[in-house]
Amino acid sequence: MSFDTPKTLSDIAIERLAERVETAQRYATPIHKLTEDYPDLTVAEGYRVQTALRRSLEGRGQQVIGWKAGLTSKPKMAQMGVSTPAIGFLTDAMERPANSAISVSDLIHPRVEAEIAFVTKVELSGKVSAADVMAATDYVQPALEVIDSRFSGFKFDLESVIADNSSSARFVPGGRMVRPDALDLRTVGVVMEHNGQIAQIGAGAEVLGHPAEAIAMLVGVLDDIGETLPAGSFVMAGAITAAIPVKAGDTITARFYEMGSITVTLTD
Ligand code: OOG
Ligand code: MG
Repeated sequence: MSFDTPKTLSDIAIERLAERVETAQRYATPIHKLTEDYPDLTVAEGYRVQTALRRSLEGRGQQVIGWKAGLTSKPKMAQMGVSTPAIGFLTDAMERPANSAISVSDLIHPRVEAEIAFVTKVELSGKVSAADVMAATDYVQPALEVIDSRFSGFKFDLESVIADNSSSARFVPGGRMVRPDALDLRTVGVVMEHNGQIAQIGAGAEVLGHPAEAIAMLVGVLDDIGETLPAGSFVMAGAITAAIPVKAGDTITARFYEMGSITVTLTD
């Protein structure tokens, strides 16, 4: 991915788009795809909007505690009709404890996905390999993500979803923290139960062949946008299976092979 394309949208236009996304997030009101007004919106401009959104949320006191890769598995790419991975940022305000109740009243059309998360112990910057990521990882652990596209009908394209911070809404670290070399992350299986019924199954290898590849991709995109991944970051590698649409009253449990399980209950 190269972001050397000339700046076409002014900084003011980028700020306006970020405000549009932030308002949709805050009031849980869907908007139409940004590409409907800006058909020439580029991936680089999508990331400029995401950065403006990040700066605005930081200005409101939120702290960026990590990042996420998205659209990194075939089941997710097929579900969303997008074939290129994307990244997004995670703030403290999005985090919820494992086994807690999560309100859906401030979300538009939430979906839950199971992911493997990495916690880093040294800074990663520039273009890195999966082996570099493994060496920089303190531990890995399961996570659930509650995504919520701000676009009507959960329909978007790559440029719009990047501007919308890759649908980030809530995330739930849980299960067991494991040394990165203690398990073969490709063969870590996950079973997702929706109200007690098995709804999705998959394994770590769905995520770009190995979840560490997704983190390497993410660090490369951070480099493209002029950022690095600080030590101590919490980074999610992307959904292993397709995301499960949920409503108030639902319970999701994700059971990870040898890494424990996480349950969330959705409420009004
Ligand atoms: C985009 C976010 C994708 C993942 O894990 O693949 C994502 C979306 O599907 O709305 O978080
Ligand atoms: Mg995700």
